[in-house]
Amino acid sequence: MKNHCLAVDIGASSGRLILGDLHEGTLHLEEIHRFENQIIEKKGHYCWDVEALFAEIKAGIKKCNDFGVQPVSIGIDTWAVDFVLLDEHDQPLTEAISYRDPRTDGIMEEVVDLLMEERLYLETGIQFQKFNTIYQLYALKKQNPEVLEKAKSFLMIPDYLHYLLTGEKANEYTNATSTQLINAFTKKWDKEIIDTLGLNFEMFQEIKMPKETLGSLRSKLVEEFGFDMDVILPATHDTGSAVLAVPELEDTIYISSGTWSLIGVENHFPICVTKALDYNFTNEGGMDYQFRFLKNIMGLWMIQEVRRNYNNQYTFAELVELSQDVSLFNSTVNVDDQRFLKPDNMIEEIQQYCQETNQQIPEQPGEIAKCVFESLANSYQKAVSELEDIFEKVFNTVNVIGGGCQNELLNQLIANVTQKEVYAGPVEATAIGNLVVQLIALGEIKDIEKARHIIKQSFEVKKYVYSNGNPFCIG
Ligand code: LFR
Repeated sequence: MKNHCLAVDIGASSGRLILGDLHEGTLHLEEIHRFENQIIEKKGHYCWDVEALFAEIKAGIKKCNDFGVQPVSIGIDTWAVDFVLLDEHDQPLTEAISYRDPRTDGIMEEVVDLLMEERLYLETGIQFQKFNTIYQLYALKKQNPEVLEKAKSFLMIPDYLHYLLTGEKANEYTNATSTQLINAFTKKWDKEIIDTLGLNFEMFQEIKMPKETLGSLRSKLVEEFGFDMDVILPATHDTGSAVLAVPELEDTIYISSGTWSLIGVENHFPICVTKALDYNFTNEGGMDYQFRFLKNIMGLWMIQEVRRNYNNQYTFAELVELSQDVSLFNSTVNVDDQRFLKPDNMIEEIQQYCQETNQQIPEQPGEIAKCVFESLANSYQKAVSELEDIFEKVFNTVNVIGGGCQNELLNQLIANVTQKEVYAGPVEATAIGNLVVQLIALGEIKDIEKARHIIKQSFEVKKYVYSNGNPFCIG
């Protein structure tokens, strides 16, 4: 019988459970469950409803029975940096607070004063973002020291969900690197940094790598689902999984396009040179100890928020269409300005930015959307130039992966601003990356190189080239 694996991929705005199996050398996907995710306000903080997410995961697993499939393994990936702390009875000590919560305002500066920017960068290779776990933990230490005192286990969101499934606690490597507490060279928790911050080293768990089996399901869950399966660790950081699904990396810059746009290249070693620090590029840990050298760009979060501010009266496709009807409007914003991380109202924030910079103020939905898409494209182009400057070479292609690669207008804008060939796809890159790691662990695929070959043959990729007219997609 064929082995089916189950990928659970949860992003900041939605989650999905996707079954995957190999059939005559191609990878087949079947989406069995999809649900919404969003930030909620609880006790004065922006939080994730992790218990609701787990309930959705369970509902999705049960649906496997409707599809007549009992997967042999499951793996969960989510966004990075956020975590849950457990007490001595393995109970959560706080809500899972979102990285968009303002509790870390001003904290990064304090930590940098304590540890020195160069040292932190040289040891961890991780970019400076005010929401990294290191700053969240330091904020907690200052604001609620009693919580940290009781903390016995530190689990990142996928680690916690895996724990709920299996009862096993571990910190998966790719996500752990996003804490800025993992040494990029030893690949272990950096005890010196943790001690200097006065955090309890003991709460950090053993680091486990993608492809390792964490355990099988708790017996209570086996009864509930009617079958058992193993949790095989994928790259639990969604971006880590997504980049595994880029079909061709040679001379290619990828953009993992979702709530965030992650733009960069893959490397065999971390690059911590001054230029990389100045441009604020990160070296996130990947499978087989590869590194994703990339930077975070504010991404489709901006348009998601714009849509929400219009009370969801327009679909994303409608916003794209409206923006194409606007010709004489050219105001742009710096999407990487921190003011766009969690403004009270994204539309007003964009308008205010344009006013402050003496540009025409966007009023119509089409103008707002055009401003967002063009500003994103400009930011991508800046990052492309920075990458070419750091590597002292020209990259030929850009490959956009993830849900955002369905935005044809944005793909074309990228081709126009970069004047490079742009490939778009696969759309479900993150789930695919998650699944291939499980299939490699099961011995069904030899290695990641072979997996990329399979992905190339299995999924549609569109190509865009420079054009100064309308969106122009070939094949
Ligand atoms: C994308 C992502 C990015 C990370 C951001 C916050 O979903 O995981 O890689 O920087 O979310 O966790």
